[in-house]
Amino acid sequence: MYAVARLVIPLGILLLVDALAPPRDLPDRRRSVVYLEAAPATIEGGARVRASMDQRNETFVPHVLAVRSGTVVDFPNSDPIYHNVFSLSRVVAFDLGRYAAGRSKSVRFERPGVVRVFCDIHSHMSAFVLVFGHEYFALTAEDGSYRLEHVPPGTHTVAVWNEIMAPASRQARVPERGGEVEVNFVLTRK
Ligand SMILES: [Cu+2]
Repeated sequence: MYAVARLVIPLGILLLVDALAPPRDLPDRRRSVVYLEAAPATIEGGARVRASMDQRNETFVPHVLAVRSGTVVDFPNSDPIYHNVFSLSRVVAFDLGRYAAGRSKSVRFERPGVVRVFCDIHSHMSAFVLVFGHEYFALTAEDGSYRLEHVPPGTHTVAVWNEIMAPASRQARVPERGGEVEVNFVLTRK
């Protein structure tokens, strides 16, 4: 049993935002995270226990990472210069210190929430790690589409997070027999 849905974002707005960003620092703000607002915790510890956020060309790659709580995220430095990854988030605060090219440090994300990540050396570097206490979340593809699988039957609140767009949510009903349910969103600027 699963649900499928599509996310639609007005392209004009996003192109405008991209055009305003400096060329070197081009975080992909089109990426949104779609998730169930309330869902039972599933597989213990989550299926994916390790993820990675690279530091490349003075940019965090990917710009947005969505993980299950308990996931360890590696922060490898792929640049020939030093970086210093840190967060002041109330969900999890950390400071990995300065480390050189080819080295990596990691953080375990236990508590659900939105964690903003920065570099202490390069103020233009920032990223987000979204931590969920369940399995029902997905990062949107470049075309804005997403797919949440194995969603239990019943009525769910499907919510969208995007860095620059206002949060949105909709009710979706997955029938007892399962099947595909399409849930579309049109996001507006915050
Ligand atoms: Cu840096």
